[in-house]
Amino acid sequence: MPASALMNVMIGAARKAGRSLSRDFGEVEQLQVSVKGPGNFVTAADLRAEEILYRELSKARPGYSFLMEERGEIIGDDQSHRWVVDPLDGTTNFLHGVPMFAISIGLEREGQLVAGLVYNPISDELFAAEKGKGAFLNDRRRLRVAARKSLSDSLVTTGIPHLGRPGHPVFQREIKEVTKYVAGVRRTGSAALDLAWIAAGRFDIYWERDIKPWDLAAGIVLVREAGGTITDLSGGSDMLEKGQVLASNSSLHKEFFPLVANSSART
Ligand code: LIP
Repeated sequence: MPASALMNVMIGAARKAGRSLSRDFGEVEQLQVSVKGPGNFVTAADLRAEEILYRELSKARPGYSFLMEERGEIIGDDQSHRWVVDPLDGTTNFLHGVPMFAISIGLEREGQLVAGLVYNPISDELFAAEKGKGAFLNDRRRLRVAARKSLSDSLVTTGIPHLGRPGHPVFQREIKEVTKYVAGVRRTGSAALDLAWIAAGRFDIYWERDIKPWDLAAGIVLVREAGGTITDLSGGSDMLEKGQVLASNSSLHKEFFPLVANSSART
């Protein structure tokens, strides 16, 4: 399907920022052996990619507002449109030379998510979706969520709280339950890729808590347009506000929800 003018803008910005991240990732791989490590360099790579995305998106759509991981909220002249952007989702992977990270660009119109793009510049996989127009991988393959119906066949992905993050006891209770029922659990380190891979039918179920809007915005559009169900952990659609997510096909969503739902998780 030919990309729309809007999607071409998003793709152009993502590919440009992706080239910058790929170059920097090459350096980071070398820096693994230095004692100081690549920490400051990665922060600079993240900021460089964000600057490119901000510049390219602002040039193509002047006045749109932004919510960005590093710059925060930027109110533009046009408050009916807002880009929600993570220039580097999967920072810890990037820092360790693990090639699993992505640029994530979502667009809200009048508060509704209408377009999403997730791009891994290393694998050169670009997942894109617009409301009502379907979800695609590299402009060629139409994406559909997996059709599996049974928890016992399902491959689940999640985020695990780590040093400096809240939610350890809740996660430990949840994972103890989940592992009794499913075929396997993975942790990629990038929520944007988790959602894109749900849309592509690679993973069956994804849930995570304490997650930021820029990690989720683009992936929400991808999952919806691939025919999936995506909610917060109360079953509503306040994923960005609550920082919680459960995504899968609709029948697995019903099966899995009680294992991680807000009320059960806290009893
Ligand atoms: C990451 C998320 C991931 C989560 C990590 C981190 P970042 O975002 O995508 O799902 O588990 O803790 O928040 O920090 O790489 O942009």
